[in-house]
Amino acid sequence: MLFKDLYIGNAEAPMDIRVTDGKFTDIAPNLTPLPGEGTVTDLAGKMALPPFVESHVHLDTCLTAGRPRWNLSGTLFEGIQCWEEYKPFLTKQEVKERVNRALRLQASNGIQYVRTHVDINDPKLTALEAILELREEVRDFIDVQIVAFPQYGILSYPKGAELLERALELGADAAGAIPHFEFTREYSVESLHICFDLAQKYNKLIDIHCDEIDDEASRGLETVATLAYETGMGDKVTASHTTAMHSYNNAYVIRLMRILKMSGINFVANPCVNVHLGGRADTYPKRRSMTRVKELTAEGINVSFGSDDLFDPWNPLGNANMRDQVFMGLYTGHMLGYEEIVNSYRFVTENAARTLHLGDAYGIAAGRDANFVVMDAKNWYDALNYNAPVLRSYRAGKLIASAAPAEKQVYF
Ligand code: 17E
Ligand code: FE2
Repeated sequence: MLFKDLYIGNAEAPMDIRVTDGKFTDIAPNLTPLPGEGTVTDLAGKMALPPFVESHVHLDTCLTAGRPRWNLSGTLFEGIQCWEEYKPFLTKQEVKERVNRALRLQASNGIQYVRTHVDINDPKLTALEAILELREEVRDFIDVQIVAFPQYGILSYPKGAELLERALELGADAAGAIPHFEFTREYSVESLHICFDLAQKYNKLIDIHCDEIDDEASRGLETVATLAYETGMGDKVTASHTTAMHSYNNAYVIRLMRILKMSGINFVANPCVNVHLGGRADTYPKRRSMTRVKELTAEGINVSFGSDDLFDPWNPLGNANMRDQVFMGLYTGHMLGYEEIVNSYRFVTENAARTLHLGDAYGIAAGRDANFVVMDAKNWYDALNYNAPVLRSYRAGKLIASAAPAEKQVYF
């Protein structure tokens, strides 16, 4: 199978791509079809990328906005309360039906890898069981990675540590924690120790909802980075949100940056939701509450962008298109320099793949699984600017999603 005339990432010259038995076998200019090659697809100078990676989303809560009521204050805390009121409606079947719809929405936008947080502060672990089953059912089309997420805390919720451990035993891929939501600073620190101990015991990754609050005194991050460094877990650890870092004083950030770099941890910002939920305790000026993406990136620290929410109590909008997160992230982070724009697809492709530890399973290179998307644009600058659809999404060389070009007419 041969795909002709594609610009891969920011490449300056077009390439042809040969796929054999679901793997990339040749990537070179002007490949000629082999005898019995099968289909030859001319992609006419469009841009190809490895599939989009959603590195932070709560699929258990997706598509529930307005049920049983809307989050009118727009705060994280009212969102948590709305979710609490939805929980009695959860059944395995109900969760699977919603998450299946969300996964297809994601696939339609070229997403093939998803890290989802699943609330495990539920004695029955209903949503976790549902999403563990779905993870296997959709494996051929989309990779789902599950973080066991204790929404109310590990120590501030009855049997929180036991539930976290059970979730890891049942097959969650990563351990979570929520230090800024624990009752006390002592619980906050201790909860992180429990999270790291359990992740090591079960050989799992870690992804922590870390300092998602406009409180400059919320300093879970320094403990996360120090534990990642001292345990050697390093880049298996991710700090999500870290919105308090927006409000830290610069002198503290300079000190903090050293251990952040030494630790090798990943960061995930969720630009749309961080801006939407953030600054809610402010009058004016209102903080943007996105972590320091520009500065972390400049220090060589891995940062990706996630959606966090898809039409749920924390975001009444959401279409599962990673482009929107890049767009918002660049504006909010003062990152609209030319180089920043053309490289910004990395926040939702290769950087996110690093966070998920996809390794050699990911990327357009000979020998790897032939997973890639084709944008309806010749480069990322245009794709971003014109919100170009993903024309085709291929998985092991098989077309799993497609869209028509977005054509517009003007009559003057
Ligand atoms: N729960 C939480 O603590 N923070 C979030 N951003 C979401 C759920 C979506
Ligand atoms: Fe989140």
